[in-house]
Amino acid sequence: MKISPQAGKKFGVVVEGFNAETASAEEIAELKKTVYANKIAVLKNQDLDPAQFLALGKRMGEVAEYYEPVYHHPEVKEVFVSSNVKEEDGRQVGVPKTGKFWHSDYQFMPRPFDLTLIYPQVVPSKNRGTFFINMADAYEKLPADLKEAVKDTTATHSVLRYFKIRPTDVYRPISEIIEEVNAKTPPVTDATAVRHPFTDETILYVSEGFTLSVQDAQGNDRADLLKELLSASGQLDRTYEHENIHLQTFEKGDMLVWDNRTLVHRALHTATPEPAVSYRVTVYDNGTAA
Ligand code: 7UC
Ligand code: FE
Repeated sequence: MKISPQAGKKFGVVVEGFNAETASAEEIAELKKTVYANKIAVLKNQDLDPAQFLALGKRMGEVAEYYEPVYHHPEVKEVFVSSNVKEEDGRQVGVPKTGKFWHSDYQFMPRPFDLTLIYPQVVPSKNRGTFFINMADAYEKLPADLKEAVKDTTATHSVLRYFKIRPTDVYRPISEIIEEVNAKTPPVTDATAVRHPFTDETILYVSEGFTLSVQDAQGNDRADLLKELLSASGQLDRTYEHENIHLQTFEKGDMLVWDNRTLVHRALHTATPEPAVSYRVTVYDNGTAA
């Protein structure tokens, strides 16, 4: 296994010679360590079926299946499917155009995932990739007054704005769907700046997609502060040229493994729809060895 920095990129490493089927416990531990240190690892030349992909996830920690079954892979439910390609019989497997907004995975849940593994299956020829921002870096770069302003504030997150209407929701009143989403996944509140459980970094824990509000210790809404934080971090830049934004590209055979606590990401879906399919496995890291 050879780990090297991604040439010409802001962060991330490339991992060559990693064999998911035969990796030793030491290699898995080293991979996790490099992910927390470098935020993204691109594993080259992977060739795994969904069951083998899940098995790799299980070696990294506790795999969590997505709470909405419409995303599940038909054979391996722990594999989340993002796909805009219909089966031959016209069936839709998984959900199209997922994650096209700044977020971290499960930020709206009481326990967000520690690690996300994405394994692209059908890679579009144009506009491929995912944007990332390191929110620990973004916190460090905040001007002193903003860092000060963040203290003693909390941020509230919800999936509501990006909950995908399921095929079974057609003709349901939208108010009923909103009530269902709020009952099943009530908004969660965390500190606006949280400590990374494994690296001790301070992370600015807000996203444009999932963060509904920031409030001070007295409960006063600080919409102004939320907007400033999103803007300072680069999440409001629609040119995607902000110095904090990293475009992670990939090719067939690559698998991305990232530190989901530190990074926010945003999928880059093609404007002119080209087939794109990717599989995802998400992991809670309970701090135990592989
Ligand atoms: O369809 C999607 O964009 C999925 C999103 C609402 N949640 C992904 C996650 O893991 O939080
Ligand atoms: Fe995501």
